[in-house]
Amino acid sequence: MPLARSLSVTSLSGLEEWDEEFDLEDAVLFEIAWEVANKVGGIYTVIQTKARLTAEEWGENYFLVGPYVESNVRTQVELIEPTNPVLKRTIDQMNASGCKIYFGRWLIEGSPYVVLIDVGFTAWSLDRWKRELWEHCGIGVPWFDREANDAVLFGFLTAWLLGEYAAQSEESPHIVAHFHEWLAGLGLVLCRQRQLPIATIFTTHATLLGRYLCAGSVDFYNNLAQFNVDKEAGDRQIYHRYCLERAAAHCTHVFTTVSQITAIEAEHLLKRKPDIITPNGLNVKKFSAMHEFQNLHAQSKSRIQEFVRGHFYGHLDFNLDKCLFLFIAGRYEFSNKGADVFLEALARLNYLLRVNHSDVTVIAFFIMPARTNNFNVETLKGQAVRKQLWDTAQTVKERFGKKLYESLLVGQLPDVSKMLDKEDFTIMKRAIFATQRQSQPPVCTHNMLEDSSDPILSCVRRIGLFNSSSDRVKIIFHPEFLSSTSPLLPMDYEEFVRGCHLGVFPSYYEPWGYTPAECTVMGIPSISTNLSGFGCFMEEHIADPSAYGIYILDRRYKGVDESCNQLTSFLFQFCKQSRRQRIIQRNRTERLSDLLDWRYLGRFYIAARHMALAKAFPDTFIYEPEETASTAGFRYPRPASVPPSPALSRHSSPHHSEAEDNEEDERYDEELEAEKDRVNIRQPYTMPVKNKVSA
Ligand code: G6P
Ligand code: 1S3
Repeated sequence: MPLARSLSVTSLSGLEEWDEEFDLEDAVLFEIAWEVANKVGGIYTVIQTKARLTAEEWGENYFLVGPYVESNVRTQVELIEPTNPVLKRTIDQMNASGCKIYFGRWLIEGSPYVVLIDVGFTAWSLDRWKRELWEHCGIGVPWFDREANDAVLFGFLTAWLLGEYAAQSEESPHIVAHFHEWLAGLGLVLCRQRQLPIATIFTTHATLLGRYLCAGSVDFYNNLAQFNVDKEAGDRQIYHRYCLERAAAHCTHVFTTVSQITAIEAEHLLKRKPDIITPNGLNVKKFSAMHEFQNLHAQSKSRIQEFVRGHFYGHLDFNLDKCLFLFIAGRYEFSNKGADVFLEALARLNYLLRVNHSDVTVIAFFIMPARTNNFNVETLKGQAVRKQLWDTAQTVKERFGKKLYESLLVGQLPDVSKMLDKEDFTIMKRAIFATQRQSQPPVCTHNMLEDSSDPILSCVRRIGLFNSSSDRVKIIFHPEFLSSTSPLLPMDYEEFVRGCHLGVFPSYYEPWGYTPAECTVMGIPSISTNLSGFGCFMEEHIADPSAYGIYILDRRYKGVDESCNQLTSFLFQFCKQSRRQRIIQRNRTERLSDLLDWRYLGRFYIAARHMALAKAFPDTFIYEPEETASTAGFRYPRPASVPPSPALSRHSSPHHSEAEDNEEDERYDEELEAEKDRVNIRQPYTMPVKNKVSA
């Protein structure tokens, strides 16, 4: 039994077996976050996608702890009786003392157990707990900050839960508690202040100050060491939140961030260097047929094309087959997410495509939720007109088919010139007349509440990209997340991404950035930056990222104008690729998925837990740091078929002969062959922590 849980880890990827004496039998893992079964942002994705792997590793001893939100529970959680007797006693005891704690299975892959805490139910304790927080930790939380009040309640309740669990256990168990982000951080601070026998980990996914400072007009990265952090937090009225975050970072046994760039940020703003980086992974779906994802691209693309047919009705003067779909998506933080730079680069791209007489049309989608009051009439009308044209074509086709059939029945070949009569032409002319419109196809699909001050629309007005016929770059701003039930563009996000050609995420502040990672595992190339955790991670692990469809924009050492030029150049080069080159590039992009799979990246979480166990229980566990370092050096080689010098690259020569194409195919086949012998990134990995051999 002691090896049973660890075996499931080793079997994942050929990792080495755990040491004989390694024994996690009595260890229990609690992972605590405000986004457990509660989608707010990226942390939800981290926890939800990682759950399967962690549940495989820890089995019955893995518990996620989050807030009880009734609407979420109704749709995502199956409430059950606690299976673990110690936890049952813990929950019963707390419920008998005026708390409301639920237990269940979260209905996601891995079906992990969840302990959900109704913080509102214990709100009567808020003032008392705030006083305790002030007396013991010197942190005062103002009454008006609702989120911070929730953090206080959640913190005291999680510390209570963990303390009660330790107290209810007959033998002292080895408890690991992993807290995510400042909202959950107070529980950790209290565990340490109460000296509970718990190994703690704190992961920050973005620092509070970093996010606030970047959203203003501050040269963030060049001044990281200079900020007067207390003053900056005070000026922004987040000093109490900042104190909670900083206290958690300092109290924890092991401090982690999601990327190297956030590690530097944390070192300056939270004044502690992370012990280990725990990059974000994804649950990668592998298709049995290697090119299945290419077929999915073609299917989804044709659905986007349908939408475009409707949106641009009356102005379909471009070749849809030569149309490239670009997109940016995420929380609507105009400059933090780089929408400003993207728009500027699109304006420059428009100019380049026009002066070079390119036959390519670019449609750039902005999927960022803003305040609206629903779709606008013009956009809905576009889809209705398209539908009407389709219906007309079907009607005429049926009438045509009937005449054809009747002619064949009497043994005659039809007179094709008489197959369409006057009425058919009338129907068709009427349908064509309906496609006339006075206005340009709309930039925005919705009625915006703050139309005149909206940053995307204001920028579009300034750069003049109004979807006119002469523009080679068209813009569609969809200020709402996508949904498969939308009457306009009935696709969910994943389907949409698959149908696009390139994701563009030129973020200025992005601790990790799931959007380009999601593109990668679906085989869709993307642009990120060297200020995003993802971009830096890929730069470190891939010898020639752009050959794999991972374009990394320099926003660290370049000014905004230069970055815009570089982005324009990436986009222009991308537009010059042939279909064949795009297909090959997508294949290469998809080959990187292993690198982003939790089955590879999960090891950093494992290492963090072992490090925490060794720090909290030094008599029982030891940690050997050099073992984690051994995973850091992996690098994907440059694809074999890419010429060594950029000057020889055919990316810049779109028009080439069939012989050249065949040559390229051969090189690509060789590349795939070579791939088979490539170093497996899931190379053997020795678990870094061992039980101390008992004396
Ligand atoms: C996939 C499909 C091909 C299709 C291609 C279009 O590879 O399997 O049948 O031709 O996508 O690629 P494109 O980059 O032009 O959308
Ligand atoms: C944060 O969410 P965000 O979009 O506010 O955490 C995510 C998960 O770690 C991360 O991917 C993202 O960059 C951060 O910014």
